[in-house]
Amino acid sequence: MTKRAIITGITGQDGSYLAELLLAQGYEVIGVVRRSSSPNLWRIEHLLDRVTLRPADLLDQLSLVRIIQDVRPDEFYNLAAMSFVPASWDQPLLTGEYNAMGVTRMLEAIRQVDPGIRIYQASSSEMYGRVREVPQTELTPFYPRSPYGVSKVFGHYITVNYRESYGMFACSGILFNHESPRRGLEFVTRKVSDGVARIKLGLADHLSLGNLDAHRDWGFAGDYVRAMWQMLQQEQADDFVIATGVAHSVRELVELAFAHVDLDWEEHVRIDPKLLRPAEVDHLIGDAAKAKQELGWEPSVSFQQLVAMMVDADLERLSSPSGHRAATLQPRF
Ligand code: NAP
Ligand code: G4F
Repeated sequence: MTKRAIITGITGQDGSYLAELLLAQGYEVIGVVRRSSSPNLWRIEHLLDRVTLRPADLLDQLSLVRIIQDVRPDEFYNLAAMSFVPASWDQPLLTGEYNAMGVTRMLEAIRQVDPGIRIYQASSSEMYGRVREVPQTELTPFYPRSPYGVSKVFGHYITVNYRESYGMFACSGILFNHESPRRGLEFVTRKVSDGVARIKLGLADHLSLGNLDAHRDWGFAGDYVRAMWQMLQQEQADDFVIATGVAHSVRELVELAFAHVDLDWEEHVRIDPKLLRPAEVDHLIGDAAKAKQELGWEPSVSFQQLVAMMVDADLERLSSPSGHRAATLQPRF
């Protein structure tokens, strides 16, 4: 029998890769989209004839109940969130509505309609914040450093709680940063790859950044969505850290990206104090030993390959005739 999956956040980076993966596995894929006055489907344009899009919103409990009742999925992947950390200081209440209450609405809707549906919740390494242990595992205590991180801790524990209270098959993936050419322009890897490509092509002369000393454990999004799916194929629901186990600084990211196109980063990067955060997460590095052992998961793309992939994709996009319009738009953050 064909399996059916609902993905919230299908228009986002991870949603697009997960939809591709599930379609390749023979799933029927139903994507949740929230209404927007202008289309926001560029990441899934190539999939539109193979996925079904349905309107619903994490803010609207009844819309979630309705879609679950209509679709009756086998699996539900909750990837929707307010996912940009700096925005969570500007809109802490809305961040909580999406990332904390939104997860509870989703869990309640599933419990009400069919508690047998398997659930994936998108938790985050941001929950470790001011880290209590190096590297971070499933057992490392959380110490979030932003309203985003705090909201994700709620989302994580409410998922664990529904599993333990109601016996629901609810997994929480604690994913470290993962990137791709489909990453939003406001996140640092994509901001750098886009900035490097613009400078190389003569469309810009500098790139403004914040804290170059922060370290992240960066992997490729295509590898990370595979782990989401693997979690829901296990006999028991559980939580897993997904990470490469290697950390790099933002400075290393910048050096590598500029060097890839034979440019000296120090001639083009400016530090803008406005881009520093009220509270920073200095150093994240994950230990994915449990996922490797129990899921057989392994990352396949190195940091160096990831940076090259992203810079090359932005060079190609901005060089193409259709990329011309995009080239005239500056990143907003
Ligand atoms: P993303 O590109 O920002 O995508 C977020 C998605 O959520 C978009 O499709 C967005 O829809 C949707 N969304 C936001 N609010 C919604 C609402 N109220 N109702 C319905 N949909 C809503 O994020 P991503 O990088 O793919 O990340 C996916 C998930 O993993 C997020 O929960 C994120 O917090 C988490 N995560 C990401 C990483 C990472 O490194 N990428 C690491 C750990 C955890 P619109 O297109 O309409 O805005
Ligand atoms: O790319 P970032 O904005 O990602 P951040 O804050 O680590 O969050 C991402 O990963 C989380 C997993 O840990 C996800 F849960 C979350 O949804 C999101 O996907 O920033 C990375 C680092 C930070 O330390 C930041 O201060 O880069 C530093 N940075 C330096 N200059 C910058 C900039 N970040 C951004 N966005 N823009 C800059 O100009």
